[in-house]
Amino acid sequence: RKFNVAVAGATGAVGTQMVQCLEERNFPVELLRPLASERSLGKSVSFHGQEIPVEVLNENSFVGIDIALFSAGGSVSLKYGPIAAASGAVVVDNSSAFRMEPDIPLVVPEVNPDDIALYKNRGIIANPNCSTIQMVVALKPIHDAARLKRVVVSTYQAVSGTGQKAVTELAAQVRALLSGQEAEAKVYPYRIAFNVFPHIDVFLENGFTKEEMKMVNETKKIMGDDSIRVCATTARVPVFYGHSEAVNIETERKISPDDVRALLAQAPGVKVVDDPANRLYPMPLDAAGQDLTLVGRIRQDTSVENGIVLWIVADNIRKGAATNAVQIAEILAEKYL
Ligand code: A2P
Ligand code: 11C
Repeated sequence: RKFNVAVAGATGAVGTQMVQCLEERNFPVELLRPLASERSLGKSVSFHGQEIPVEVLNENSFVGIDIALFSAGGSVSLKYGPIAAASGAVVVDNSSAFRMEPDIPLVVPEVNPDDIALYKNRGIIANPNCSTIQMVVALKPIHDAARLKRVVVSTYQAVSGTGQKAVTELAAQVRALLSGQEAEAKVYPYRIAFNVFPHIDVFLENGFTKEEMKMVNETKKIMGDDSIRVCATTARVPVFYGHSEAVNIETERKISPDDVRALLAQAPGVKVVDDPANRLYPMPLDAAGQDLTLVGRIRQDTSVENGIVLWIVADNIRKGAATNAVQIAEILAEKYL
């Protein structure tokens, strides 16, 4: 059977990739309906060699739709997600709007695919934050083998996480600065070209940013284990595609770096890139444009009893967003619809 699929936010950084993933992975699409705002009237998206006109998102956009992929921001999801679900579509929502709702599943197919069944509660499945997705893909096999007690993570996140406008801004700033002109910052509070800031999303009362607390709370929910303690520092770096993460973990049972390497070599969605002698380690340059989570620099953290350190890199727009959403849609299509 083939499915009618809507993509809300089809002209954005993630939405464009969602359409591309549906094509690359040969998802059984009967009809594709790309949706965006009035700003995109007259644009089209290319799908299997066809140009499909973008439609302006409205309350009737989901009539006859089986699966609706959303990546048009939280307020669009809050308003139109329930409307799409009421029209009979199953919504896979990439925003943070519904992630922590107890009756809405938050899914990474390599980690908790069975939670997809909970879509029946409200017709909505939440796609996690990009930084969380790549971390749990790498940590789940270690959790199963040795039980994670504590995770301390620092991220180095690409500008594409903010959206297409931030990709354009970084390129423009680099061009301006190298031509001896002033760089204009509109999307971010500061210049991102040749800079780094420890500030992603808004600051909360506890001193952490919302991005940091997403990593804390989403990790527990996806792993189905509230006892895992997580502490995150998230930073924006002048990279276009691919988030990097330095992750220190403490486990209940001792596990050696070799055992971690062996576990991860077998793990779904993971590629071990860990040969420092030959200068092989994960980098955004290699992670971008593909779907695996790259893990390397696996070593013992001797500052604690049972500690391991890892370096994890993935394409934040693909596995961190679009690919994960399409993988969820694939399971829905095969098992549930
Ligand atoms: P548009 O291109 O018409 O503004 P990004 O994450 O790269 O910034 O992309 C955001 C996506 O969400 C774009 O496709 C954008 O469409 C879409 N979008 C933003 N606001 C709305 C809205 N109010 N209604 C429909 N689509 C929206
Ligand atoms: C970033 N992680 O890199 C963010 C983008 O909760 O889906 C995704 C925000 C989210 O800026």
